[in-house]
Amino acid sequence: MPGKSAAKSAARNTDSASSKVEAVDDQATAKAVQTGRLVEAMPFNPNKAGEHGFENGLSPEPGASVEAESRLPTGSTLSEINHSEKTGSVATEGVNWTIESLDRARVDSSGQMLTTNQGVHVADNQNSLKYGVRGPVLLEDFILREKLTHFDHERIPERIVHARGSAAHGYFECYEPLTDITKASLFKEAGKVTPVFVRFSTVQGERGSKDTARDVRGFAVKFYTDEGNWDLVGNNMPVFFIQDAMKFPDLVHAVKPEPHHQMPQAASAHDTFWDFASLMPESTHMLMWAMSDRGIPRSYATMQGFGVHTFRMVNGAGDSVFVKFHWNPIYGTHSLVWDEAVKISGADPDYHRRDLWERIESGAFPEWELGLQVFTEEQADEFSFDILDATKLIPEELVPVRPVGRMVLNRNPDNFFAETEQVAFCTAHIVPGLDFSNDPLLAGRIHSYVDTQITRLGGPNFHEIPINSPIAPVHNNQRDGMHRQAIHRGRANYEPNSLGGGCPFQAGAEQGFVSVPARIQAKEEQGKVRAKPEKFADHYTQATLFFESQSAVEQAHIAAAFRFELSKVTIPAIRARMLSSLRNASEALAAKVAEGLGIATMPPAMPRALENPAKPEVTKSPTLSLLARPGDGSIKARKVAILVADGIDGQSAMAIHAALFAQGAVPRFVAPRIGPVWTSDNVAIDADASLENEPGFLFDALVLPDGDEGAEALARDGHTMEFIRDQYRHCKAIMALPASVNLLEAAGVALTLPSGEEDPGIVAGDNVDAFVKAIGRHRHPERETDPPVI
Ligand code: HDE
Repeated sequence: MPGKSAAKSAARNTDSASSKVEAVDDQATAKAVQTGRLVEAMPFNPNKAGEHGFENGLSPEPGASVEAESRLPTGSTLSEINHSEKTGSVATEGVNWTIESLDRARVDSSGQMLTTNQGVHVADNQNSLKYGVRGPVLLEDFILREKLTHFDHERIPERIVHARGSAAHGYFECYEPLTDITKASLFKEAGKVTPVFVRFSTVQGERGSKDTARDVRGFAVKFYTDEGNWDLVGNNMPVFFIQDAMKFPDLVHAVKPEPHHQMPQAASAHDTFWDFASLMPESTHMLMWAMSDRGIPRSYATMQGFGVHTFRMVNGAGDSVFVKFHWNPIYGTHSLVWDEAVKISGADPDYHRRDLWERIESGAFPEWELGLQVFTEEQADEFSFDILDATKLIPEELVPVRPVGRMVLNRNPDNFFAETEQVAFCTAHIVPGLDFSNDPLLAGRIHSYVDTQITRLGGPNFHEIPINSPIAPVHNNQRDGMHRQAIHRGRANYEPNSLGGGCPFQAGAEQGFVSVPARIQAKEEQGKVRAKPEKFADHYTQATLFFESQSAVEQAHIAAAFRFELSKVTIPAIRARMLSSLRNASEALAAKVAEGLGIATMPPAMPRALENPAKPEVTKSPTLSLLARPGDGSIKARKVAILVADGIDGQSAMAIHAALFAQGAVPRFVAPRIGPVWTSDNVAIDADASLENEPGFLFDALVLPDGDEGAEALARDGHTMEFIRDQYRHCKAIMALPASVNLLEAAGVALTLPSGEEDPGIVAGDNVDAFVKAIGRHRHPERETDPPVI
């Protein structure tokens, strides 16, 4: 019948149609008819009126959508019913498979043959294709060319800052519902678990630089919440060098290796950094932190983390409070000492990476508690400082830190590049229930992180890289771009649409992200302006607060760090300028630094931008000292060297090894060379480290063995003396079993402190409990002198 065939052929056209569509007995006409009805069901855009006006803007309505009568009209093609091993079946309704767990991307080659990237088995992976065995290599060798071409492109641009880093998977567990202050789903109920991926980093150095540089550490957490990804991209210090994103490129240019000769690597101790810093007095507070022991953490697991900026939390009713984020390590806050950090950087540049990896492999999972400082806009108005100023912290005495959950890192990545290198943290990744403050530094970051990934990861689809994809469903009208993976079904890639039944439609205020309106009262001076609020001009009060809140040892370390850094400056005027600025923070500190630099005449104090800053609420904040968080006193994951050599007493060495291991420490037998040593009763102890390949400063504590012959053998090796001296100088716990007390003497180590009292870090004898306690204290700074006597 001609009518039927006309309808059928009309329905197959992709370029024009008659005004009448008729369903006859086939799919194409059914699709045409149903598409018509779907479109008719939306005669106008019902959301249009709601797009206008302030009140509507505060609570947008969900978008209009229409349910299609079958899947026909929303499909891209009728031929989707034809399956193959490659095409698979029709897209599952409402599902985006690109967000499935990382299992979708995991590869295990056990028992498999080698193939090309096209899946062709490679017969010979040893030889390129040649014309005769001594003849030229042929251009035709697609296997060789594929292999080399891939290799040639294996590097991507490293991060501009924070290039050097290490990461791990884990989870965040909420202690109690926080629904009174936030509707963020991860804080909805007690025990709620959210997967996380956390990357720690240094800032200044290149990808292959040392871990133990004096530097700020990045502490970036990606929460894969069920309402989208939230990235809390923080540092191990709660403040920052600058107040406005406009200055960030200047700061980074100044601290990175100098542009003419690319030196020094991963160090701030050079002219350009201190030239910049001494001209930017707002950096003084952060300099105090960076020059303190926080700049050289013992491990990632023993440092705090901070969100730095003030953020907002918003509850279901739309009420918002301000919040600061704190990560507190359950293993306590522990740092290195400078001499140790310098030596470690030579012997093991991967010190922190190794530590993180080994802790997780051995089950001593790093763990932190998340704490919030919550405060209102009204409280903030009363503070002596501005909460939008990232160079200021909020003393815990003023706003206490409320623990709200814990984070455990319990799984190492399978592949460094795919996960740690390709992870893209962005401050713009935020979820309903959280919001930004007007911190001008944060504003720049909201732009910068997404922007940088486009270059680093090669295009706008970096969210599809498995480590970056959320576990929450992703549906929008973004298409195309480099390396696109999602294959979208249907032709409606815009909104509003009626051809896709209006889908995906906007979520509306109830379920979608809505910015806090944060009304600002109209004022004369609130036009467009490039300026900072007045309180930002107080550059020194909190620098003083930090310094005054440190223990005497920590203060001494700060002074020594300034001394070291400024001694590396080649221009005396820069040194003098920094000193003149430091005088405003602490005369005592400035005097100590000047003395260390051989500067007899103090420069005048730098003129202040604000002569009479507001009186601070507190002048001491004990929680700013590392000593405020000694941890649980356990010795888990602490590395202990047990020196062994032929002729030592094996039983006591093995008993101590067993006792330390039982407490979660990592004891290792270290001998003049690796392999077996024979104890006095002729038993072999296998040394897995040597005095040469694992020098003393890589360990947290030292055991010197019993047995005269063994002690004498150790005494004959100069490395032993260095080993002991480093352990002593770095204030670590040392246990000397009876026959080895002589070794201590030979190394020049005193059993008593300079004060004449007993040194609590030296256990002469076999009291293992006392030794464990001494290791648990981490360090025994009572014995420290400047300069060191040993
Ligand atoms: Fe970053 N920062 N930053 N930063 N930052 C980057 O993003 C930037 C700032 C921080 O492990 C970059 O992916 C600007 C403060 C961490 O992958 C880049 C400003 C804080 C990481 C960038 C700041 C941070 C970065 C480089 C001033 C502490 C590593 C590569 C407005 C709260 C994340 C990248 C990871 C990385 C820009 C200041 C922390 C270029 C413009 C303040 C932990 O986008």
